[in-house]
Amino acid sequence: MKSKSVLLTGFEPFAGDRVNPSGEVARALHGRVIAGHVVIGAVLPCVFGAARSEIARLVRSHRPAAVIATGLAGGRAEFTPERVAINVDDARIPDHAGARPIDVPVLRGGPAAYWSGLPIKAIVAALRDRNIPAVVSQSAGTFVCNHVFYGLMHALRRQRSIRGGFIHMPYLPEQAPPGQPSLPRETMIEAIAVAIEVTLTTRADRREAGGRTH
Ligand code: PCA
Repeated sequence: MKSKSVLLTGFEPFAGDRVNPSGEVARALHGRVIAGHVVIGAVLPCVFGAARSEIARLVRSHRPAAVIATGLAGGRAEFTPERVAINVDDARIPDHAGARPIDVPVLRGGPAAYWSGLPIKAIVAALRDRNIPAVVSQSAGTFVCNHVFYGLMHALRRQRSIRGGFIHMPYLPEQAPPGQPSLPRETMIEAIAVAIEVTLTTRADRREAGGRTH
């Protein structure tokens, strides 16, 4: 029998950066065992379509108990579990294949949105307990991260036993433009390990306000 696993994806660097904390964390946690599940860490290309097919392929081949996709949201000061994936690609900058879709659906005919399957409030609470800044985000944007998140939730729509969702993270100190918030690499790794553990060990999410009030 295959050992129980959890899939963790990050992204390659984009927008001219030399690093992407999400890809670094996926590499760092690859092979670690959390709550009895081995972490399969993978780095996705920052390419519309290809990134979505790749995460769907990884889910099919590993049959993980849960999937946490992650990406960088430069400028945010907190870890932000995303509440919802929306059915639109609207790119401010080209992806790594040069594509810049504007106002096109991720999947034609798909629902407007999919909710995250992660216990997002419990993740925020567990991170705050460890003094790691976290807040629920109400939008994953409209670039490749939201695209992958939507594609993941679409792929999981008939597999309720596999929990999936998306978490954005801040810049690493070495890539943050002056005055922009960042968090150290070790904090990033700890935070995502905590998010994985909470996902694997929490049945019902907490009911409390987890987002911003504005
Ligand atoms: N962040 C981008 C794409 C890759 C990444 O790490 C986004 O938020 O869409």
